[in-house]
Amino acid sequence: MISNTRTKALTFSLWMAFAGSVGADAPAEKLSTTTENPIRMNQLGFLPAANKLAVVLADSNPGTFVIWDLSTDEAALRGRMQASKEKTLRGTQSWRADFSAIQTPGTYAIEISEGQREVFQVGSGLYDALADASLKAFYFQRASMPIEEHYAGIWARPAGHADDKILIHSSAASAERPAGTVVSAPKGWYDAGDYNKYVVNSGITMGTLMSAYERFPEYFSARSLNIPESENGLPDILDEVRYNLDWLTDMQDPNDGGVYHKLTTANFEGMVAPHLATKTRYMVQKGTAATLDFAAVMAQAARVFAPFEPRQAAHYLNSARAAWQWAEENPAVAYRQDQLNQQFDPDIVTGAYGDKHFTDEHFWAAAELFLATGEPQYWKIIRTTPTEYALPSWGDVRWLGYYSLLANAGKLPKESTPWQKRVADNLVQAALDLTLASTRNAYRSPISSDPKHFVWGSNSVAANQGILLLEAFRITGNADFLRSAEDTRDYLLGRNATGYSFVTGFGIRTPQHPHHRLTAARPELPPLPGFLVGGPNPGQHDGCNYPSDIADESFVDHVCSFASNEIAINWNAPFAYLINGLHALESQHDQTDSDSEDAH
Ligand code: 9MR
Repeated sequence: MISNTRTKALTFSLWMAFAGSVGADAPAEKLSTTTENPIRMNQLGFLPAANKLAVVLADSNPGTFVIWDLSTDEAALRGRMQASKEKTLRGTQSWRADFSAIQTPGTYAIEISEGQREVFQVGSGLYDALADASLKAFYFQRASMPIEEHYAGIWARPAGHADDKILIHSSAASAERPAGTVVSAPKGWYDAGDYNKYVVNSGITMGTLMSAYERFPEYFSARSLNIPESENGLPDILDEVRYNLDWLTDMQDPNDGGVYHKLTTANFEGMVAPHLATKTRYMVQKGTAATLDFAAVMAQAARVFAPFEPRQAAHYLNSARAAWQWAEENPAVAYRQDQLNQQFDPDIVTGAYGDKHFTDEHFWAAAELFLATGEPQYWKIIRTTPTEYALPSWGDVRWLGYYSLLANAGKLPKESTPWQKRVADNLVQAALDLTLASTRNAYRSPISSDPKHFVWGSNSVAANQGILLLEAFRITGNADFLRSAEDTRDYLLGRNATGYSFVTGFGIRTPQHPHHRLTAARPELPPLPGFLVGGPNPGQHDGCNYPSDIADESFVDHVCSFASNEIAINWNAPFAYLINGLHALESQHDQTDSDSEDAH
């Protein structure tokens, strides 16, 4: 590993200072409710060469805006608001202030004519702390080990869930492991605001994190998350991944290769600390989706870990093959929780992740197994699967496979070049459509282009769109895609209809009451930092009291709101990919190489 201890200590203290000062202790004058303040902008700040845009919601033209340099109290820029052709989903008129010309690092405030203002930073190091915190979040989610003060500061806590005595649920009983058999499956991350561990959702999370590493290996090798394994020679992002791989390994039944759908309590635990959440935990039914996701993850892990730990990598590959074999023999075992509850006891009512379509998991597993082995049986499946683009989600993982195949083109058969081109064209076309749509909505962000994007975990839709855009940039070199990915970052950090930065601890108005047991159990502390909450979800499945029913405003910062304000590993993973990917690319590019004019 390139970084040394001193760098690590510095990174950590900067991160702690940053997480504390920007989040919980933001000066009162900067705080205002979303209704009072009509200015919507990235609340963490801007790199010197980045596009800088604020969106202002107002019925009549606010006229001009002023950018004040707070170090001199002088106006650094005066400009005219531009009217947006497009209204917001609510139907409000919106205006844009473009102050990209401000490139000198410093602290500024934008003021619009009615006296409303928002403070912001310009600087080249603004994303360092966030990049690490988005991954450090996974450390905070670890089961089965104490989270120590040296690594976690004020968020240190005792270990929760040893998970060494898990009962085989009656839905998962087999001849070798009858109901009630005690098995062990420690470690891994808590899925989300709850304490259960779900294989399907771990699948996309792991694929996303390993792909992030594969795209930016030098960058990740040079960073330190200040976790217990930081000194062990493996990049920290892979140490974090391995902590979850250790758990996943135990989710496979060694007798037949099948993988249990989840490790869970029967009901959700209360909002208590993990060491006080001690209900019985079960392994429930093996299923095709979980088993194929497992096969894909293990095959990818075999490839990614091979240079560091070849023997372990060989084990991962064996596990992947055994899982694939089980799925070949059991190609359509869906996890249908309601049906299972009619047959088996106790009833299981935790997260279902019930996926009834397996062609996408089948493809992803085939893709990763092909890259790991080069065997033609997998290539045949790859060649006969549709190539049109679909944004990845836990229920649709097909494009995780295509991302891996495109990024490892050197391992594909030579004669597949036209096929590769078709796949790449589909990806680039989807990114082009998104980039274009992004210029045609009030918030100038990809996700805001269609109310249908606002599903449960909409912020992960935005983050996954960001990954698509980064991939399109990698393939084409077209900087428009990079800008569009930055627009997605701006969206998540405040340029959105709610006026929240959706990341705990990073921004001016951030979630204070996420649906997150680890945070809720310690109300005396600021929320654990670096977590992306789910975001606007007009489904409002939690029945909480929302300020609005409009798709992009359906968000409430209340612990009650698991449908808009929960956190989850499959949301933080694409977020970490986007933030770190942008950070890696932006650090490579000369920040002064911009076509914007200097404001001074
Ligand atoms: O993210 C999941 C979302 O896509 C589903 O619609 C929803 C209902 O099944 O579940 C979400 O996942 C939750 C899981 O079931 C339990 N842990 C918390 C997850 C995030 O809310």
